[in-house]
Amino acid sequence: MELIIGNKNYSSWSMRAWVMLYENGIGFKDNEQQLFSAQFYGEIAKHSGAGKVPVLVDGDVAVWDSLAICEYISEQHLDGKGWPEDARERAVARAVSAEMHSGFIALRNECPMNCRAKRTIVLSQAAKADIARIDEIWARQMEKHTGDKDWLFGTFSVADAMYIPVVMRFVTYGIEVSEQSMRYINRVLASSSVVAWLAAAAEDNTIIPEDEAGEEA
Ligand SMILES: N[C@@H](CCC(=O)N[C@@H](CS)C(=O)NCC(=O)O)C(=O)O
Repeated sequence: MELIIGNKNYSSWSMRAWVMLYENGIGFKDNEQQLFSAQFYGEIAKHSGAGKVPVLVDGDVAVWDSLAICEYISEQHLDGKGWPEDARERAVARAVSAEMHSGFIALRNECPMNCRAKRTIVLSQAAKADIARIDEIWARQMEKHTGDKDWLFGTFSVADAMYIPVVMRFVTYGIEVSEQSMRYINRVLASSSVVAWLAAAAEDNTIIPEDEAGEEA
């Protein structure tokens, strides 16, 4: 399989699909392209008319949306184990993943993912409300799975792939969270997929002005 992604420092949607593959030990060709460049759009256009990354290419199938890619990996490569086994847990995992996919717009706009940076930022009330809700989700899941492996649903799931880029934003902008959510952040930062992603992101010094926000901390 091949995964077309944008710059690791900035591309939060790409990171979801990448950690989903990496954390599950699934081999793939990492095709990283310079966001917004002609070559970036050329690579995507070979497989998708959407003009956005990530795109997963598996033989003659192309999947061009991060959540759809995670679903595809779970179905085709993990025998459905990308989601919790229990149907009720699975429903909650799907709900929080969908909430992430379609929401938290203020936080996403005000705090672009910028893995290598440490910034201070003045947040709107809407972004603060997004943060409070995310903290509530993480803390609830950590409480429910005390003694497990500190992923949101015990073991690594699609829900973690969806929230990991938000962890990166919280770290960059020094966003304070509850003790339980801090446990989740530390779990994410210690995971092999995130360590590998951050190491690669640190090697790229491209600056994308539209994804730079806040003041140097
Ligand atoms: N819904 C898509 C959104 C993907 C997305 O917006 N990707 C950004 C990069 S992080 C992109 O490709 N932007 C290029 C553009 O907007 O021209 C997903 O979840 O995969």
